Amino acid sequence: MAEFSRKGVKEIIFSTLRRAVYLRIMEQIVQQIEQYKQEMQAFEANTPDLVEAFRIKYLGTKGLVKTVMGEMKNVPVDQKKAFGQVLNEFKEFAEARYNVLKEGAGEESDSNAAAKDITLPGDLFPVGTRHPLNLVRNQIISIFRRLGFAVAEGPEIEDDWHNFGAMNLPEDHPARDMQDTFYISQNPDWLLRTHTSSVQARVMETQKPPIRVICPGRVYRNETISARAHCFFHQVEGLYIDENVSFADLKQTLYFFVQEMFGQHVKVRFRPSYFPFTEPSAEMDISCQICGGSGCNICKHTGWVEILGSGMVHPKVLENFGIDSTKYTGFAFGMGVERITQLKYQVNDLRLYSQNDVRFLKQFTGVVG
Ligand code: 2U9
Repeated sequence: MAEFSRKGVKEIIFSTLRRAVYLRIMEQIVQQIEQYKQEMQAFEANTPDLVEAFRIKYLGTKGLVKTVMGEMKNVPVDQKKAFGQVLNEFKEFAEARYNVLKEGAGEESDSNAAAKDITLPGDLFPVGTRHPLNLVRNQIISIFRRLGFAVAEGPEIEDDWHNFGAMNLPEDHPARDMQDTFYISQNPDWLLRTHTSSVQARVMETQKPPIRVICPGRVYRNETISARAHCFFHQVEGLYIDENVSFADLKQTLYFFVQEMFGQHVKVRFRPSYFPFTEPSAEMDISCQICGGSGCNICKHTGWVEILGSGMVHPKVLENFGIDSTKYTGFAFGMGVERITQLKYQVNDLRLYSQNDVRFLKQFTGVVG
């Protein structure tokens, strides 16, 4: 019992001593705070760098305000309120001084600005250039817009129906082959679209004739990358469905397009072709814009270069979307944007389009589109 009470007395003495020592420490901290305040008041900052130095020294994450605040955990419970007030005032003082310095430095730099010669030319703001494929895509869109075509876009990951089935591509069509199409492994019905016809399919699903749309976008095919082939490229496909749409309309529309794109003197020719989604089908050539038709490497010495495929929409494709093929007819076409760009700007390696070499891209500075 005697032992216990001795222990108790010791404890009381120690805690009284600890408290006395800590109250002394607090007094020192309060004195220190007063000193910091005087320092802050005397701190001059006429440049943003000095203002920042002030912020870091007093208000930064390792600054003096934070350090002093850290003492709060050692303060005896009955002193916490009073000491907390002292610390808060210290913090507010530092923040107020910081704001004053910040404003002062701003005024200072403004007055410096006033001394500057404002008649000097401004600093050049570097503006990039549009990618050639975007330039040409925009040019194509703008030409067809003038003919009343709306622009439609759709998903790059498609299902088999919108990409192949609706387009009248039979189950055994080579394009459906694993070697030609990228399938999505999670779902055998999903694939990366191989043409933007899937977008027209979605338009036909949701709209009734008359339909007049162009569908620009990126498409994917499982090709080994080389100067002449790539695993993705860009298309613009078009579709016009209404009563009495004829092959003559197709020819005139596409003729107008190439004249606008390549110039009034361009010659065109249509060659019969085959696509499962159009009947009859035709490919369109233009007179070679490089040699003027006399023969060169680009046109393989024929004087002609192929630029697009086209045809009258197959009645089965119309019926797939509940469009009466005895009442309505339509034409469709598809072109590769890379091909048009190659002919317009003599780009002879497809890989240049995706290498992002600024020496290539800079050559299109100032082209409007
Ligand atoms: C619907 C019906 C028919 C779109 C067409 C072509 C012909 C064609 C190629 C040109 C070069 C693709 O980029 S390329 O490799 N395209 O030859 N595309 S007709 O026919 C359609 C589209 C949608 C509903």
